[in-house]
Formats: sequence, C-alpha cells, structure tokens
Amino acid sequence: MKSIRFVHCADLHIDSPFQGISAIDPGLGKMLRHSTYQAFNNIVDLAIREKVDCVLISGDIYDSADKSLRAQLKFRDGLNRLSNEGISTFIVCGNHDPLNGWSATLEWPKNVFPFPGDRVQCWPLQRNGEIIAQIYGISFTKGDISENLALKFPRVDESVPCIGLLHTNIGANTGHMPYSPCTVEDLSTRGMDYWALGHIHAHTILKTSNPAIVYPGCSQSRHPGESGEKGCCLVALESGTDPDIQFIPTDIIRHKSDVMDITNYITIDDVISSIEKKCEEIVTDMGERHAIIRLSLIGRTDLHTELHRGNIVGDILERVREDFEGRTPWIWLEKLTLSTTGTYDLETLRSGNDFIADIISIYDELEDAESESWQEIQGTLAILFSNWQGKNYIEELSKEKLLELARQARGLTLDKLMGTE
Ligand SMILES: [Mn+2]
Repeated sequence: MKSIRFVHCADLHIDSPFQGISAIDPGLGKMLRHSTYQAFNNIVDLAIREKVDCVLISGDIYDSADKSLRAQLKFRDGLNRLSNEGISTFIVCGNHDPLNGWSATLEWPKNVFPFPGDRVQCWPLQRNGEIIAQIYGISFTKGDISENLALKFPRVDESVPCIGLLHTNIGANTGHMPYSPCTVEDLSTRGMDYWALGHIHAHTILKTSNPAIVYPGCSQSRHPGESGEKGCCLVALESGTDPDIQFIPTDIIRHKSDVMDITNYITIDDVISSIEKKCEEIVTDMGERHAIIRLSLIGRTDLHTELHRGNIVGDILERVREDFEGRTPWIWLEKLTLSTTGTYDLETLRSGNDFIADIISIYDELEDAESESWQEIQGTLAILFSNWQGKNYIEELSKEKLLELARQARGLTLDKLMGTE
C-alpha cells in the first residue's frame, strides 16, 4: 500500500448563529459566528503547512440547508487556497447541508470533488499523475436519511489506500439524530482502510485500524454541551502499519463547565475574586483561547444563605462579566449556579429521630439507583420525555444532573426547615 497524508474534518457548521448568546450580547454573538469561519481557516492552514495530499470533509459544512451566500463564499475562499497549493478536497453533505438545500451559482475551484447522493462515487486521488488512493463517498440528498448508506459502499480490494466518506450515526447513538444509521460491522466489511465519518461532534476513534473508523468531531463548539477541545485529524496511511491519527485543535472559542469549592469562604469579595481567578486558570489551561465558562459553586459555607438572597448570583455574574470586559482572550462567564450547603452538620442531623432526619434519608435514598425513590422519580420524569413537547423544552437529565438537583433541593429544604433563611 502506498502512503498518503490527509486532513479529515467534519461538522464545520459554518455561520452557526449562536442564538443564545447573540440575544444577550450581539457583539459577542458576532464574534462567535465568526469563529466557525476561523476554525475552517485553521484547518486550511494546517493542510497547507503539512503539505498533505488531500482534505476530507465529512458533512455539515454549513449550519443549515438555507446557508448564507457569505458562508458559501468564505468556504470557497478556503477551497481556493487549498487548490492553489495543489491540495484536493473531497466533500460529502450531511443532514445540516443536504443536496436538496439551496446552493449559490458559484464556480468552484479545480481539485474539489463533491460526492453525489444517488450512489457511492469513487474519485481517484492522484500525485504526479499516479493514483495514490481511492476515495469513496455518498452525500445526503435530504436532511432526514433513515437508510443505511454504509451498505451502498462496494466491497473493495485495491493496492492503494481506500477511504470512505460518510455522515452517519453509528450503533444507535442516542445522543444524536439517528440519520443514516449503521454499525461498526457494516463499515468493517467493505475493504476500506480508513472511514472518514461525520455527524458526532465529539472526537471519537471507534477503531484504530483494519479499518480505522474515525469521527474528528466538530471544528468549533457551539454550545456548552460541546465542551472541551474541538478540531480535526491529521492522518498518515502507510502500508504495513496502523494509521497514524493525530487530533489537532482548531477551535477559537472553547466551552468549559467546572465546579468551584467555596468551603470556608467568609466574604462575597472572596467569592468574586476566586471566580475570576478560576476563570483565568481555565483560559490558561486552554492555551489562551477565548472561553465561555459555566461554574457551579459547591461546598459548605456560612455564605450559603447570603448567596441565596434575591438576585445576588445574577449580580455576581454581572460584576465578573464587567471585570473581564475588554480582556484578550476574552472570558464570558455564561452561567453561575449555586450548589452550596449551609454550615449545619449533615451527619448530626441524619442521626436524629425527627422529621429532619426523615427528610434527609429520603434524599439519601436517591443516591442509590436501585432504591424505590430513585425508580419513582425516574418513572415520573419519563412521562416528560416521552412526548415531543417535553423534549423541546427540557434537556434530558443525566443521573449526575438529577443528583445535583436533588442535593440543591435538599439544601433548600433544610434552609426552610431550620430557619436559616
Ligand atoms: Mn453536525
């Protein structure tokens, strides 16, 4: 097998509107929107710097089928830069940018190979007139493809590396829309050396070789659910060895959720300055990228009651945002939640014989997934998520999130019963 090197990216979601933050702060919203373009430019820069043979884009280039002309022109600018360096780009469309959406009448640079939706196409990749790889792919014709497109790929047996491009949801991954569903088994029996997938926004390597099955993840996160680093893969395929797959961050702005323990804090000043210090540390850890941060305050503190007064958390949030105004890289404290408890001793209260001890034991039971209370609460909540109306308004609750809510509820109950508020 000959050797080739390429960049594999997917889910660029160029021109994503970042509706939540744009509504609060239009200036910040504009910068966020620009970040999806910058992340794509970082991918192009990487491909040129590394002198790769090609770039593979596995769907969801744009955020919606009704993509803007601006987004299409900027995307073409990147493809032009690649083409001018002799780097080919292979593209499949996904559920956010299917072939039946509008596309501007633009001339595309040479060395750009879009895949059709009616069949699996094979484009040879050439270097100095010689075929060095075969690239197979198929695009989404419409947004909601329920067909298993992986089964349309031929079983190949080639002397050059074979790569499959597909936007797909593998193994009924319930965290994502079940478009073009397939299994690792379906992909493993096609004779490909590398599956360049798109759709799942978290970078995931499902198989490292024979064939490698890879999601690069999105190139720029768009909401707190997409926390951590985002980027693309730089891959080398060579005969006789496992593919070398390197994850390269390309994001401009990063989301981070964290907790901060304020046990033993005495003043609100301590809380504000520590939040700011924590945010600074997070940005340093991110390699000085712009940051959107969610913080949850935890711990047992005398400030518990004060922090629960009126709009005190909102005021702290606003003060932190003001203090960070004009900072580069910028920091946006997106959300501050309180999960603190008062300074009462939970152990002593638990061991009592009174109503308060009973209340605590009910909350304790929730920590055990086998308990009746836990099953009951799950049963009650299941109704909310079994219809579309509920799903549209409430995020699915993980066990951790539910326990966090239960601990907050316990704190509020004890505050009321013990008259600390
Ligand atoms: Mn996507």
